[in-house]
Amino acid sequence: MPHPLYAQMKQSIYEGDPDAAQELARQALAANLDPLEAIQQGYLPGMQQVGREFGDGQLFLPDVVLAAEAMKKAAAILEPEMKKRGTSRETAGRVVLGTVKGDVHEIGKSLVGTLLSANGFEVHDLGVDVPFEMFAEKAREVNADIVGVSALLTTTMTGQRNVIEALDDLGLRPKVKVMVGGAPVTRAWAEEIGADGYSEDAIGAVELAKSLMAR
Ligand code: B1M
Repeated sequence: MPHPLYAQMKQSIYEGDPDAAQELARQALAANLDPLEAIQQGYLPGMQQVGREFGDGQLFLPDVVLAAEAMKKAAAILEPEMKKRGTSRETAGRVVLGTVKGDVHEIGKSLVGTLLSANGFEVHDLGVDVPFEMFAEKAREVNADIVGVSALLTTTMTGQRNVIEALDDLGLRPKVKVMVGGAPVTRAWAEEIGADGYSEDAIGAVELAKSLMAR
């Protein structure tokens, strides 16, 4: 039986109500709910519904912007707690992470970063709309083990290949591993561009990062 707060969380995203989303996140922590479960079972279904209805033409871009704002407010409350639960472990590896140039979708990428941090990885999050070369330069600067490239648009996922080329140009491959993800990205695409791994979601991204470190 799902916790009753989850339905309200979904609704707060669907209605694009950042105050309600934030307040529900506080209530979830006070009720000792698992913050990741709250994101996945509470807020995410709301975002998925918004995405579907935007795709069908029933909702419009301002609706999506408001939903994203609400999601970010909730995550801002829950993410510190997720990080806290994963602290005091040795560094599992260094990861440079970002959403590729031309693409401003940040929520999934940030969730991946939070879960990697919570699992002991040192994460250098470059943000969104990140130029290809910047991934490579940062990887060299921090001596990264893994570069993670997120893309949410079919038009920007090709940038994941450019990031791999930028790493090649600096002579960082194959030592630096590349993992890719984002809604339009598939395992076949990852293989086609020579990435070392693909994950469908943030939990899978942590498992993937661990397995890349073991290689
Ligand atoms: Co945009 N958008 N958007 N949008 N948006 C999508 C992606 C879309 C599928 C909506 C739709 O049409 N149904 C569609 C893309 C179509 C396509 O190319 N196939 C789309 C479009 C078209 C656009 C614009 C072009 C709209 C316009 O302007 N006409 C525009 C582009 C802007 C740009 O980037 N240049 C645009 C803009 C926006 C907003 C700015 C309004 C907003 C983003 C706000 C923000 O992030 N601050 C937004 C949003 C919110 C969405 C949807 C609704 C939700 C995305 C999201 O945050 N999901 C999205 C529809 C959808 O995905 N259902 C949509 C929640 C998040 C937790 O999931 O990001 O998938 P996700 O991340 C997952 C996995 O993918 C994976 O793990 C995460 C957690 O489980 N993952 C990784 C992600 N990165 C990973 C990296 C990894 C591993 C796993 O390793 C490195």
